[in-house]
Parts: sequence; C-alpha cells; structure tokens
Amino acid sequence: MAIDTKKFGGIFTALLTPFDSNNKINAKELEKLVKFNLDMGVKGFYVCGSTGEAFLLSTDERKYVMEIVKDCAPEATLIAHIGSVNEADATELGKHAKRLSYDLVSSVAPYYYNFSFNEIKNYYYRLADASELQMLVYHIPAFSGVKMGIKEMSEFLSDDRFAGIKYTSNDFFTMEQCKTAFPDKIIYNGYDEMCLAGLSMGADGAIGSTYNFMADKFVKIYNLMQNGEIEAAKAIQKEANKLITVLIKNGVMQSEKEVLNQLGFDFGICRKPFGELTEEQKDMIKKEIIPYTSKIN
Ligand code: MN9
Repeated sequence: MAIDTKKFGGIFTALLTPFDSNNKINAKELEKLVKFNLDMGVKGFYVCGSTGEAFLLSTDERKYVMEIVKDCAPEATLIAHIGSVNEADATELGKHAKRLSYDLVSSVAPYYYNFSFNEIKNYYYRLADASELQMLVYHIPAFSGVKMGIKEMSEFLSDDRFAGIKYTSNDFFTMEQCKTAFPDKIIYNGYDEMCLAGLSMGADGAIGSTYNFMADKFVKIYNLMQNGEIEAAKAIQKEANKLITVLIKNGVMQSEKEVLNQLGFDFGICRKPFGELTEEQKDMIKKEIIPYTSKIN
C-alpha cells in the first residue's frame, strides 16, 4: 500500500522535554512548545526520542510525556519512541502508545551489549507484535553503535509490521537503496543539517531536534522540494546550517533548550550527566541564533 503522504509526509519535530526547577516534567511548557510547532506547520511529533532525553527519563515519565502530547495535539501524526535496552520497559511503552492511539511506535536498536543482528531483529519483532502498532526502525549508528545495511534493513522493510525507518546517518546511498527496494515504506531523514540531501535522495519527510525552534524553515524546504525548487530550498538549508553549526559547537540539546529559554519558554536544562552552558555560550546563542528564529505568538 502506498504511503499516506498526507499523514506521514512532511516535517516532524523530535520534541525536547522541559524540566522545572525541581527536575520534574513541565507539562505547561511542553504544551506551549507543541502549539508553537503546530503553528510553524509541522505534520506531527516524534515523542521521547534522543532529543526528548528518553534514556534519562523513567518509564512513568515517558508515559506522561506521551499523554501530554496526545492531549494537546490530538489531530497531529504522533510517533512514540519506546526504545530501551530494558525490553520490558519498551514493551510497556509500546502498549501505552497503542492505548493512546499513537500512529506509530519507533525504537532505537538495543544497545550497549553488542547484540547480534538476530537478537536485534527479534527485539523489534516482539515489540511490534506487543504494541500492535507499526514500527519505525530508528537507525542512528553514531549513537547506538549498530550498523545496518540494505540486507539488514530488508528484514524489516519486507515485513508488514514495519512502517519504515527514521534514518539518522549520512550514508544516503543505503537510504536510497532502501527506498528504491521498498517504495511503499516511509523514510524520514534524521540529520537536520542534511535534510535537503535526504529529501533529494527520496526521504518522505524529516524528523529532527532543531525543528523545535525552526520548523518553519524546514517546512519551507519540504514544500519547495515537493515542487522541485531545489535552489530555493538550498538557500534555506544554508541559513539553517549556520545556526546548527553553533548548536553542534556548544552541545546540541543543551543549546536547543537555551534557544527556547531565550525565546520566552521555560525549558530548564538537560538532565545530568549533561552539563550546563557557560555564560559565553549563552551569549553566542543570543547573538548568532536568536535573531534568525521565529518568535512565539
Ligand atoms: O535524530 C537528531 N539526532 C540527534 C535526530 O539528536 C542525535 C538530529 O535532529 C540532530 O540533533 C541534528 C543536529 O546534529 O541534526
């Protein structure tokens, strides 16, 4: 069955998780961010992914975040990242996603223990079965340490339980091979600084962290690419990449929260072991990022 691009095509924000001064999830600020992003034109959200500090949250906190987002964006397309090396937790999160009527579940490959591909495959199959939602494989070899080529990807993409891949790698050849072999599966580009490259090689959309505060730029890129206007799209990607360079220099997630704070949100800081930004770093964000972002209405 062909992809429902109306539902799954486009830009998805990998939501950041706000913490209050007691290190608790700040529901009010999360709701505000979801609305800000909907106003910028995103199709939906990737909930509790790497950007949402999934691995620094308890299972109950992850469930709570899923609930908040569903409550304030019932019409958006929602993807719940349920991945955990603790499979019982991942299973529980998958069932919760189903209860809340999420559209897809997604998981990073089980990490740390150097699991064999067979073990990884069975983890994904069990999670997809248990959640009763289609699974989006989260491919992020730089973080998970798990490398997969077209052969391994095919084990998922040829199976009805799998919707596609969130593809966070700069190996666009493998991405294109997956899309060509399985045109009816969804591929999301994962590195925002290469969004245009991913879309030009066949990605159906993009999921990313920098969209939290500049989804509007990427919605434009997506729309321009839909109309074949690659030169105009390139100009916006270049603009965005100037800002992403600053984020990478200072720590991506810590900086993204600081950007939101300077825009008038109260997102707090990332959980430890993440460190805090220095005053100089905050100043760099103020000068080199804030003037080029959209303001909250
Ligand atoms: O998957 C994000 N990846 C990580 C998406 O956070 C590891 C990206 O949105 C990056 O944060 C972004 C900056 O490198 O492209």
